[in-house]
Amino acid sequence: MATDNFQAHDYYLMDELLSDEHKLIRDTARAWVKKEVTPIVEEACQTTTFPKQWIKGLAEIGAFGPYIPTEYGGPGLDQISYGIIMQELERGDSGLRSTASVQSSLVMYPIYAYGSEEQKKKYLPKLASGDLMGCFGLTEPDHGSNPNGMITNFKDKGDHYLLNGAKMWISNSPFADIAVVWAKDEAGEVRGLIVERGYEGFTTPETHGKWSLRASSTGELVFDNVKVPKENLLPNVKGLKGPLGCLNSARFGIAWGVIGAAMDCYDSALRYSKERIQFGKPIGAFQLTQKKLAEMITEITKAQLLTFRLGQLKNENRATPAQISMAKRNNVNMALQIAREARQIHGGMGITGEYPIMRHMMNLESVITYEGTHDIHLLITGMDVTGFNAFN
Ligand code: TGC
Ligand code: FAD
Repeated sequence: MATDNFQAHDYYLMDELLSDEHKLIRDTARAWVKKEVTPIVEEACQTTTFPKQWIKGLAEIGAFGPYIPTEYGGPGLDQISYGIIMQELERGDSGLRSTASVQSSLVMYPIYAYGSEEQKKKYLPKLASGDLMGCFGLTEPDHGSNPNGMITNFKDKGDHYLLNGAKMWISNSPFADIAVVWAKDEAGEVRGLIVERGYEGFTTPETHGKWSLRASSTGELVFDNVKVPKENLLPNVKGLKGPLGCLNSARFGIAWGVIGAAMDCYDSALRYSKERIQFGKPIGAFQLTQKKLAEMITEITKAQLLTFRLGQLKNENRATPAQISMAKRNNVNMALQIAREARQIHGGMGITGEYPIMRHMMNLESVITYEGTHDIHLLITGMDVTGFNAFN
């Protein structure tokens, strides 16, 4: 069982910008991760298992739909609280944060933002408590970065819809109770449907052989003439802006989350650099090691400032999708670079499960691809500043 010596780093005294409530939320999430996650996460990854006992704990710390109002069973917190919780979870493991991101931003958010009153009352309280787990189906085998090309579709059969198609790379699908699925109607318009486990013709095969996010369960969603009740259509959104609106929330959470992974790598590397002696000195006394560490804490600090300001804008409903893309892209890349440099500082020990580095590094290889790849986010920024669309 790994020892968790993590100490948080706050070079620019960001704590002074947080409210007492933010700090309480942060400390609660941090303590839970230290007690329940880090002791077993290495083994969970080695054995590719998502520890189901984390679900109740996540619900108890308010990680499922932090900003969903209390009238629907959510904690009713602000966006910065959501970010802080994601940061603490991803300090533990990106797969753990993925589970909370999907439940919050990709399942609860669309039901809250686009659902009927009946749908909100039926699903949100149980999703907040972890009694129901959800997943989000947008990506298809032949349509990843370009979800608008999706072929999953449904037809109106009078008293129900008939859903056909397949989704791939779906976090939590193997154990989810419900799936928020994006499919085209007969007019070719993208719509959201809530599909429950148990509907005939609906299966969720697990994806095996991942070297990344091994403590997160990933699978497919297969729809073979699935009858979906008409009341399961999300009534209040049409078009690709439906799923992309959910991604704004999830990408915001990732921008915060990866700071946690970066801090864990930096913290471990800093400690190791003071303890490891080579040529009669701690390796932290060599300039090349100091360059790595100094650049790491600089990049972490810049990322903290970026996300804090983004959180303020999001609280005021002023954060644009392009601003969120910039933060997701910058921060994931920052965390991945830090994980790689931290791996170097740990020398050979860096490849073992005794330290969290390699696990974070491998996880971040997924995080830099999902929720819009590194290059797709660059093109979003490029389009925002030039006005020219370079996607197609
Ligand atoms: P485009 O023509 O630009 O836009 C179509 C409509 O959508 C609107 N829109 C947005 N609305 C809200 N938020 C956004 N971020 C939006 N971006 C665009 C847009 O205004 C338009 O609205 P309207 O009213 O005019 O119809 O669409 P496009 O087909 O050219 O695509 C643009 C592009 C490439 C940026 C988009 O498709 C994209 O972001 N692709 C990346 C796909 C992606 O991120 N997939 C993620 C799948 S989910 C996932 O990875 C979960 S991982 C979970 C985990 O484990 O944590
Ligand atoms: P592609 O779109 O095929 O891209 C391949 C490469 O081509 C990338 O480098 C990309 O940047 C580049 N590229 C593509 N288009 C362009 C362009 N116009 N210009 C320049 N370069 C371009 N999806 C869900 O719906 N729900 C989930 O829960 C979910 N969870 C996931 C969990 C994991 C572990 C992973 C790995 C993925 C998950 N995804 C999920 C899917 C994820 O969102 C997609 O993998 C991602 O959007 C990229 O799609 P793709 O893998 O098909 O790559």
